[in-house]
Amino acid sequence: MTAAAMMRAESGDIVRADADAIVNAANETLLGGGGVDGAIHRAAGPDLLAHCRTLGGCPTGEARITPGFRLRARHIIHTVGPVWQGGNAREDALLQSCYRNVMALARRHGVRSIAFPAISTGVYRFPVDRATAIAVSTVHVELAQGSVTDVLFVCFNAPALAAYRAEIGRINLP
Ligand code: AR6
Repeated sequence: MTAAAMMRAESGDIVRADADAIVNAANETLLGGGGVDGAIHRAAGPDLLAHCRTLGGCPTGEARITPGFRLRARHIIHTVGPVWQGGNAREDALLQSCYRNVMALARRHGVRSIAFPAISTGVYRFPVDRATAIAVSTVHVELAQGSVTDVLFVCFNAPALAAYRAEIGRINLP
């Protein structure tokens, strides 16, 4: 991580995040759904769905970028997290790949600030503590590659916020 780069966690609704890019926890169709995905599509407006229809979906672990349309964010980076199946279906590697691919796309588009939801921890049932450790450690490593200087993890409930703050605290220990 460069001297100026930082990660923090706040509670709130990701659609209101003040960042260059917000990350969507999408499904392989990229055509919308519930949770974060539903909230982002509602807030960005119908042009987002029209744009997503041209993308042809996205495999699990990969990421795609679109404009933010009506959002404050300039970009939306859509990624598809793994569905939790007990831990022996490459879930950890696939979730790590989501964070890596999102950060790579962000760099390519000159994104400086980015807001992440807790990918896969809702409908896809990935255990929160395990997902949080992967999110924070992977993004921490990716920050060393430059461009992104400000990472916000947006948490929807108190246990998620506590997990993120503990994990970020561990990384910041000398
Ligand atoms: N802002 C921030 N976090 C939120 C918000 C919000 N507005 N809404 C929910 N969360 P999920 P997944 C939290 O289910 O597990 C969709 O239908 C939520 O509490 O949104 O990756 C897609 O189309 C949880 O901690 O995403 C896929 O089919 C986290 O965000 C599927 O769900 C992720 O929950 C993806 O499932």
